[in-house]
Amino acid sequence: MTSNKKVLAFVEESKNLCQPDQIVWIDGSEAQLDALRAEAVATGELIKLNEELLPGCYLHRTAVNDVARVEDRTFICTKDRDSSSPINNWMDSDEAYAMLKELYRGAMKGRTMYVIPYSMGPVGSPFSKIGIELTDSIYVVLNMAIMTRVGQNVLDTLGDGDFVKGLHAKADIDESKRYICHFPEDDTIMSINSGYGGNVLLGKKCFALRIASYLGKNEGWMAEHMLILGIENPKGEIRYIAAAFPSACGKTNLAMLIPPELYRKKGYKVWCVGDDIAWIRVGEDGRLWALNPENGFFGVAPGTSMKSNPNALLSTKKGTIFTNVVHNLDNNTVWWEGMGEEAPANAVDWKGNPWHAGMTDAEGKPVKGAHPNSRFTAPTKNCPCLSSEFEAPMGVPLSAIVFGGRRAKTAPLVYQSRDWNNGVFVGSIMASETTAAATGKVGVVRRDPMAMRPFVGYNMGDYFAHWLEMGEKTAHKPLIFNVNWFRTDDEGHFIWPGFGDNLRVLEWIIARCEGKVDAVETPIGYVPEAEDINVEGLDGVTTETVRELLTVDRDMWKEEAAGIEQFYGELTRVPEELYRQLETLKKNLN
Ligand code: GTP
Ligand code: SPV
Ligand code: MN
Repeated sequence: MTSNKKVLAFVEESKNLCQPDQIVWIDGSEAQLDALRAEAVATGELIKLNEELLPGCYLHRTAVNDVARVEDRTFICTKDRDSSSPINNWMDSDEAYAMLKELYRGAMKGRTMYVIPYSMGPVGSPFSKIGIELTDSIYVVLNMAIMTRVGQNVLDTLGDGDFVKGLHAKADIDESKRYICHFPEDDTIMSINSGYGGNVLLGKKCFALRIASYLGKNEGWMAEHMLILGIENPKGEIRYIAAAFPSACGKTNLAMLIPPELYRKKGYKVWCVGDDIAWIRVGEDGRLWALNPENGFFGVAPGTSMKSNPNALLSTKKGTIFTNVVHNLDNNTVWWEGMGEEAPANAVDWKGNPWHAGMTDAEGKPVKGAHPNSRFTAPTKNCPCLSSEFEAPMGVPLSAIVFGGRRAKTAPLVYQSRDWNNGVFVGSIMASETTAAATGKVGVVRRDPMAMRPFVGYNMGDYFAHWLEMGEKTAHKPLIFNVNWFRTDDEGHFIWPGFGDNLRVLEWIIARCEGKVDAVETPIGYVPEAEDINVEGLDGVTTETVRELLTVDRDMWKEEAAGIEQFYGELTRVPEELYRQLETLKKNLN
């Protein structure tokens, strides 16, 4: 399929190490993928779902110990400790290779090794990059075929060029030997003993964020954990926004939002360019341009309903792989908590056990049918609001960059940074309550700069410096904002309705970008006049509610400033400019 010597050598070396029974090159043809689906169904790796209701859809269950990204077992491996941050796991690259070699030795005995040539970004775009993933999992092949562009045309485009190497082996799915290792200095990713999405679909977080952020630092562009959406106003003008929220904090939801009825009637439309990752470069026109390198959505299933995110739900109606959701045996379809449909009477839960709504465990706690981090892998082309610019080789020009997280208190509904450098500061101090997307405790507030804490492929301080440099290089900078959809009242209920109504906040953001609306200065930046957030048609949310959501509590922010200082202290190489920003914040609070 290729005469690229580096590809052939990589396959040969990996074969000798992993000792698979056979090697199959993925050419991207439907015939080949169909044969693999049939094989996976025959072995039980996939369950074929109702062809009439969910054509071309399958269900997969991962091992119970293997349901989310494992941040504590994810490593950046380089020669020098300081090329990563103290908050990220690091290993000496020679030691990592030596350790991994032993784990991979013979790991594919009795199995097939699949060679997946894939492109991140449209095949042939000057901004796209190519990877080769070797894996012994059909599930990985079929997911990569949705999430990326896969096949012979990728190898043809690669020619004799360079690529990112990825070697994935399921091995025994042994947690204690699970490693997700990145060698940015060698364009190499090695993942072993997992079969879950973000650990094994190596084009996604491993390549498109960890390796790509390192490449971006060296080549003068950025790889970010951001959705990209276009907002079309009644005049037909489209403005693009990129937004970084931590895992399971609303990127897919915002990227595909349905405007509230009032806005739809006026002619507003929202177009989805991407829901998770943005590669951002300075265009010839001096603006920042953002490209979604993926070709599918790996979205959180629970909570996805015709009410919360119809475009996401509709995207899953064909050609989709569901992972760790409930199997509805009555009609051979799927179900999850928050789907907006009654739970099936006759069902199997994500662990493969018989399940019905209302079941409780030994301690009397309700047993969830779908894992909280259960996912769908759906082709972007299914999305009813997919942007016409989705395949544009240069991506789309950004008017605004938005940061956000889950904060029950402290962060207001929205605020605007004073300028680019202050915006970088705002991104660097992001904090959010942890979610089920990664293993570990849920609901703990932790600093997650630019939503990149688990995904930056080099030193976090250098990453901040790179953001500052990108601002210097960009003549027409997007404005930078921060949002928080998750403020709660005293009973712990979300105050802001969120979802489609977030457009009301985006409308203010666009108006700021166009210089059409004033703002109020606070110690942390500019917030809207409460009257400037449109609450027409909202139930129980008034301008008074908005005023409350926009408050900046000085005492809480003083605590926040102390938290930021502590966090910066945990990092190395934090730019002086950000310490100056912190000093300004402290001064403003006094
Ligand atoms: P990853 O795929 O892990 O990167 O997640 P994501 O950032 O794409 O998050 P997603 O859109 O899947 O949302 C995760 C959860 O956040 C969903 O279950 C929603 O219930 C919830 N959520 C999303 N948007 C909102 C919102 O505006 N308000 C509230 N209260 N919850 C939201
Ligand atoms: C995330 O956790 O941010 C995801 C899912 O988008 S995963 O691919 O598992 O990283
Ligand atoms: Mn994500």
